[in-house]
Amino acid sequence: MLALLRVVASAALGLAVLTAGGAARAGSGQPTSWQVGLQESAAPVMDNLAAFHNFLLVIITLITAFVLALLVIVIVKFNARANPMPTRTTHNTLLEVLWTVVPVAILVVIAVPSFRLLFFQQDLPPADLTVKATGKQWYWTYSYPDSKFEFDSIMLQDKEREKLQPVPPRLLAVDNAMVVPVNKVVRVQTIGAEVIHAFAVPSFGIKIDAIPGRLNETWFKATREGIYYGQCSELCGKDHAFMPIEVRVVSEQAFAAWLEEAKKKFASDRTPGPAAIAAAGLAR
Ligand SMILES: [Cu+2]
Repeated sequence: MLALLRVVASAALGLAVLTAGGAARAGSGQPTSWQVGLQESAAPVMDNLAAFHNFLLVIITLITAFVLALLVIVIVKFNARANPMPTRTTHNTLLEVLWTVVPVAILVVIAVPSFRLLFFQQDLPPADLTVKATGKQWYWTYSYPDSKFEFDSIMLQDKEREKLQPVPPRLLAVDNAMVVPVNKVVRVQTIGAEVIHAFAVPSFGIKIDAIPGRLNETWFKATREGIYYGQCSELCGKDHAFMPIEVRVVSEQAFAAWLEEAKKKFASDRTPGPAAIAAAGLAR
């Protein structure tokens, strides 16, 4: 039994190392080829989500290995050939208490960190910046209510992407990215303009529905500068796959400079973009 436990423990450890290694190999802010595990984290919520995920992986591996070991024992030791005269034993109080109490204990061990993480996600800390993301068919509009401007964020087509250096990733890059400062708490408000969308950025560990007539809220604090991609994660219509999210996390000075420029660029320019006009045409 001791040898079996040792095998199970080393298998669980091996799996945990493999996933942790996979997470480390994954590119920053976007999915990578042959990625194993979650996208690399760039926010406290995602750090916690990844840790919880790895913790659950160890538990589920141990349980699966234990059940498999029991099955193998039964198959080998108690088949008709090896054990022609089966015992007529039916009850064992100790075993019955154990197989009720142990699973409950495992669930409690899982529930405690799970609820702690849920409260951490749901309890919005005081925000340094608010950005409202409106899901539209099929692009996002970002509003910066404190600075009173908003703009549309539309996916780059292949021809537009190829002109840029370095070439941004396909189906993820947009013309106007959402820009936020590093190490600041960003409150994200989401709403849907006509149908339900969902605002999701894996590296920040956020995924929240954008529902017409209802303002949802979540938050993130990006701890590293960089470009982070996400996608609409609620089937919202024919171009659901083509309304990506691009978040640029920049230094505080760079953000201040961008904010000044964006105020001028987007303030007067509230005429709808071509996609908006096309969408309105379809709606009518
Ligand atoms: Cu959508």
